[in-house]
Amino acid sequence: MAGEPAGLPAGAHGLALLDRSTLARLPARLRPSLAPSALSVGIVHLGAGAFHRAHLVVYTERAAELAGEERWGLLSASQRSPRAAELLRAQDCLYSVRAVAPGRCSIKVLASLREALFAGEAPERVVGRIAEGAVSLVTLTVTEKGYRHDPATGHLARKDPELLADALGRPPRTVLGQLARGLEARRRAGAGPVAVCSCDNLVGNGALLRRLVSELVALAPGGFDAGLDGWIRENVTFPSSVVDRIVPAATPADVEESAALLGVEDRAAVVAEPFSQWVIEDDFLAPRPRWELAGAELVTDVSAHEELKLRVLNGSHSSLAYLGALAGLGTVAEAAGEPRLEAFVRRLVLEEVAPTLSLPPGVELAGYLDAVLERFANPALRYTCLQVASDGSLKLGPRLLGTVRDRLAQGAEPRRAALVVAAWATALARGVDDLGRPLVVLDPLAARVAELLGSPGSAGASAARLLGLLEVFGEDLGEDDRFRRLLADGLEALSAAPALEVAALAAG
Ligand code: CS2
Repeated sequence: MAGEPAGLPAGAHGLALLDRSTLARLPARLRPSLAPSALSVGIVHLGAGAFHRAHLVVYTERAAELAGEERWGLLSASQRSPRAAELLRAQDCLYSVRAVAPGRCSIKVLASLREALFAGEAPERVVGRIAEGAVSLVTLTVTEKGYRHDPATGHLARKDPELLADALGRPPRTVLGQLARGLEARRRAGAGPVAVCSCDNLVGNGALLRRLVSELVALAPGGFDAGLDGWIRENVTFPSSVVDRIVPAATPADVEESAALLGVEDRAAVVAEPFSQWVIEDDFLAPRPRWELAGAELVTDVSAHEELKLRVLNGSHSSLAYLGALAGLGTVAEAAGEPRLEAFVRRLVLEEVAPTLSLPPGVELAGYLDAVLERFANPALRYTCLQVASDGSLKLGPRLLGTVRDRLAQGAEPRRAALVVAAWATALARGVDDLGRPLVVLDPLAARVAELLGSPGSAGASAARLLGLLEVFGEDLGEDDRFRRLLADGLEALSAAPALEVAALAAG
């Protein structure tokens, strides 16, 4: 742009783009604590979304800074589209994280993400980097969908043609394919042990990932080196981890606000809440950053933390998202601020989820729930109900169906959890919200659910058809008469009255 000094490409607002050359313009307190040029790559990360940039990279950079280590730069491979990688590369992989809450705002540029690429364009590079001796960690934030598993059984989606094609030897396009080929290349290179750490909201994410990799390796005879599975068992650990930070997709307004604070334009800007938590199973054979210095908790068993986080936080998040979307509310903050929905979530958690939990030491549920609801209500975050509601067919299991199963086994009737499942299905099938406006929720099963609920018949018949989705409900819930009745009641209620009224009644 005319008037800009040479070498400083201007962004859309006439401001120079954030990159290594403009870093020096930033006030010292906003600059990264580590020099990007000093960092080498020790972590390959699959997925380059906003959550990753506001969570793992933040913990890693802080830990490396406090430990005085320069070997924990990250290569992040975006999976679904080249966009994140392109934006990052245009900025020398520098980007800012802005933490926002009422009356609070802090922003900082991070330097630890050192390379960004789109796995779809460069699968061999991903594989090659996993095989490098300097890399001792592979981490993942690829969302529930990235695991290509049957959510009800936790086994590989064996009929997925993309997985089969990867197993047969093409440059891998799936996450599991990249991982398995990367481990195969690592074994061939003699590069030694590595830890593969899932940072996605799944039950037993480490054990699940280990099983899926192993099933992929066995999928097609001769598809992978003989003995690979045994080598993985000896040399690769899959620590489970529980991640928590609310990080909505950044909007153009977010990018503008960050630019105003930075004085340079950051098109890869991330906005998040101030809160952040990470609990990791301490199961590493290879070196790792000293994340504990940055506040991560390394524990022998994450399961109590995981149940609490998935069932209380994510379960409530999804509940607000489906009921809020049906009610025509735009954001989770609006839904959490709606007294009828808040009351519903409190009853759901305290009466149905609570009896299924074994709390981690020192955690008190009422306080945890208050904090979660306060975080959801953060008006500075524009997390849309539609974003949280997306892909519910993969989220229901970890977030709500565990509660349903445990309550049924206790002889109780989880009617509020069943109502949320009904709200999920109604939001997918109905096509309009309670205000008569179009409602489109993204979900791999959207068309099937619409078909199942669209056929004529009673709510009981709809519930029975819905429970035929065994990949969501499993054989057990699929055949449970009590759950079918509760689900039918929920479907019936939501077809007869607006979601907010139904929630208010169910909260009573
Ligand atoms: C959300 C999560 O989009 C969603 O499904 O429920 O991303 C949630 O914000 C995080 O798990 C919070 O840690």
